Amino acid sequence: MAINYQERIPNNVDLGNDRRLQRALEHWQPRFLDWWQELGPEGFQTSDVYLRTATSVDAKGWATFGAVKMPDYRWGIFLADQEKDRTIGFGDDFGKPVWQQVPGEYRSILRRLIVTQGDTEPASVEQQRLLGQTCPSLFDLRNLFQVNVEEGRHLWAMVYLLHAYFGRDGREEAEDLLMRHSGSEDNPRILGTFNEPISEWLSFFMFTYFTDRDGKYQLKCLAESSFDPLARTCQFMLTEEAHHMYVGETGISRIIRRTLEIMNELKTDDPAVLRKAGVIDLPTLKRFVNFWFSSCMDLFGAEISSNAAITFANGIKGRPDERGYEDHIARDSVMNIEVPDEKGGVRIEEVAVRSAINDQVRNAYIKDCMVGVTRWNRMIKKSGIDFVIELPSSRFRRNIGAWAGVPTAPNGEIISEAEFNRRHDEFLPSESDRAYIHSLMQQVTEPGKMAGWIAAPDRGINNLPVEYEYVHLQ
Ligand code: BYC
Repeated sequence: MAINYQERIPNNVDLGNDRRLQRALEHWQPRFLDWWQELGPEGFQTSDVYLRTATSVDAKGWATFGAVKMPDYRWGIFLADQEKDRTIGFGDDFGKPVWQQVPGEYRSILRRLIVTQGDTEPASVEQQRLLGQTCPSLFDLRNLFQVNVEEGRHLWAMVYLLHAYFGRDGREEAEDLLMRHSGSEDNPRILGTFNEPISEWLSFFMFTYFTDRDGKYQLKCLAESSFDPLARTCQFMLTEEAHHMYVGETGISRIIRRTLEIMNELKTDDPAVLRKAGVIDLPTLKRFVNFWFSSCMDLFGAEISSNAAITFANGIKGRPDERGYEDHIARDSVMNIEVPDEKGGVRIEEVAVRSAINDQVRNAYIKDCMVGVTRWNRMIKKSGIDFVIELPSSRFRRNIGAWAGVPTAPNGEIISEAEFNRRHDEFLPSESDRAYIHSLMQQVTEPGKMAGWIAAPDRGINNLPVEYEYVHLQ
């Protein structure tokens, strides 16, 4: 169904024919806008921003671009088209018709997943709300805002499901999504990473590379769901998500490119000299990779999880690209997982495939993360510099799952807590690394100009030149 922009809430779900739902969402809308004004991007609410807005859900030509003031962005409800006669793709009910309504027995588990997914969306906007004040260019400022408005739309996507399918409980959960706040002591966001502050742009690019990619993998799992409205919602969210990861990958690439230029110009790899020259030395960048990647490892949940086994068995949450797996039922199959043996070593535990779903999703994610890392390393090598960025082991710095609280080096080797503490600043960003990165953050707003620590992008947005005035500041 085409997107209807005539209504107060743009949608392709025929909202106008469901007055009750429409009224409920129109009641939530001003709360959302209040939240956006209060906790959305600070200081740019009256600026014209060159943004894309979804105008159809087709793979081709789904967006239009134009100058928009962020509070006027047309947040709405867009589901991918319904697939005719779609059947359940995994679990015990494999092959049966998918559900158009929530089965009573799965109500609370589905609600929990939708709330967890929904909670991350406004969380990320809150985490990034001050970044505009230190943007390295107008191009980057625009990309930040594009990401922010689309995370806002992803919140709408989940709120729609809560309102449309979960009655009063759903409406209450939708309210709570605007009440929890990233980093709040009393009422924090649900998942750990979404309470980490993002107060500088290196972390923003790491977040959009690593954390948005977790979004991609979780959405891929939910896009397999037998609850068809959830699957269709997530399918369309994935289309939007791709740009966010592109922002992350190219952002980190541009930082590396700038550092390589200065390394070659000054013929040094000495971090102190490079810092004096105002660029981000590669060892510091690597520590930020260690930090954000390890933080994202926890987002997949425990290696061995009965929750994941249940949601798989019941057809609620699948694996990314489930069609690529041979066995969609996995009733009796087993696999090996590495767990700590409590004696400072590692042991192999045989577990049911269903209990190890989180680990399979995590491994697919790690493989995907490697693509960009390989590209960065190729660029470093090509410029004649001897340095390799590696992803740390999935055991490193874990708070959730079998490796939680087990101190390891980034390569996964188990070490003592004392050694971990002693080598902390070698593994992870130190206070002085963070202070240095913060010291680089100066706002650059002249069209086409870039901060000294990041190279210009190869191309602009939507075939416009890099020099285009992507944000018209008031
Ligand atoms: N932090 O069996 P377990 C995105 C809890 S990002 C805190 O191991 P399960 C985005 C868990 O809730 C994608 N708590 O895990 C990116 C459970 O608690 P209860 C977000 C955690 O249930 C950038 C207990 O520990 N989407 O979209 O298999 C910008 C045992 O759990 C954590 C989703 O996450 C944690 N890291 O799976 C914007 C999808 N991990 O119930 C947006 C929806 C686990 O015993 N969520 N716990 O009290 C899920 O599918 C699952 O909840 C999880 C955990 C994958 C997160």
